[in-house]
Amino acid sequence: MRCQICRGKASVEVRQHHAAFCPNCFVEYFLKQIRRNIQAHKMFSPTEPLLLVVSGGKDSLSLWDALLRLGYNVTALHLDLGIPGYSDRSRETCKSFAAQRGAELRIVSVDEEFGLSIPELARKSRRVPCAVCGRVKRYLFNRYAVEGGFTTVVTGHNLDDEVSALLGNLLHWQTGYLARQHPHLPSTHPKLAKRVKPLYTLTERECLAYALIQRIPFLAEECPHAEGATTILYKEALNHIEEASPGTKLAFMKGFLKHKDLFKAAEEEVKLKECALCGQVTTEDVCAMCRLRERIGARVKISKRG
Ligand code: Q46
Ligand code: ZN
Repeated sequence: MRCQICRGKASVEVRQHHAAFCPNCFVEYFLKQIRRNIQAHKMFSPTEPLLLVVSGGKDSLSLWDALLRLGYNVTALHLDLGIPGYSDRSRETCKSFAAQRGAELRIVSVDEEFGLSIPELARKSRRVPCAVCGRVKRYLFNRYAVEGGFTTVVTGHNLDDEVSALLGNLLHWQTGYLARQHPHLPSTHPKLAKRVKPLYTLTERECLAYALIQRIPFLAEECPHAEGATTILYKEALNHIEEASPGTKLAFMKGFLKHKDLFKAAEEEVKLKECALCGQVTTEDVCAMCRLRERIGARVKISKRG
């Protein structure tokens, strides 16, 4: 197998593009894809202050590495979820990457914010950890971005994450979610940062190859609560299809974006306001996070009022 750019010995096969690269040309290809996604969807400009959410896994750390190499103005944010063992290892992995690259990392602890960790919040609210975790993440990422003067929240969702969410939304005809699924969700309120996903065309395998080539010290372990999640089932199903027909995932994603207007009618006209308790953006008088906090008696730090 020869590299399609330099004709040297190829070591990474990218089946979705019927291509193969040597390590150096693969890095160039990976960075080019990211730059192209950022420009095609007008995600952000080269100087905008970006807040990149990092978990310590291969996707977010590869994206961090790539954005630094491409010269973007990026600060990383790690949320310590308080999940025994896993959260310590995640935090330390992010810290060692930041130290290795001399990059800026901020760490926020769910326990310090609410007085309870994710497992405790879940137990007290009688919800599954992922449901509580998703809500807490959206709330804290946005609040941290707005208060810190960041225009954009950047996440490391890759093509596999995006197509598995798409399949789940289609299987259950979640038309409201389908209307909102996009690699660039613009800000619709001064207290709402825009959200972007520059890796949305790159597979999990490509992110892994990039992380290995760049010697990124990522955490290979998954969150213990991810086990058995339906998204894993959807990813496995899509992997079977991709194996038999390479390029299906990318075509599925791109086709959806092309036909997205089909779901426009399901896009609800929501009027955003500020939560009466914490000042964060919400559709209700009191935001979902404050309602949860009140119900279970957790603490919340009151944000700076703008
Ligand atoms: S939602 Fe659930 Fe993840 Fe939170 S509790 Fe772990 S698996 S980290 S992406
Ligand atoms: Zn609130």
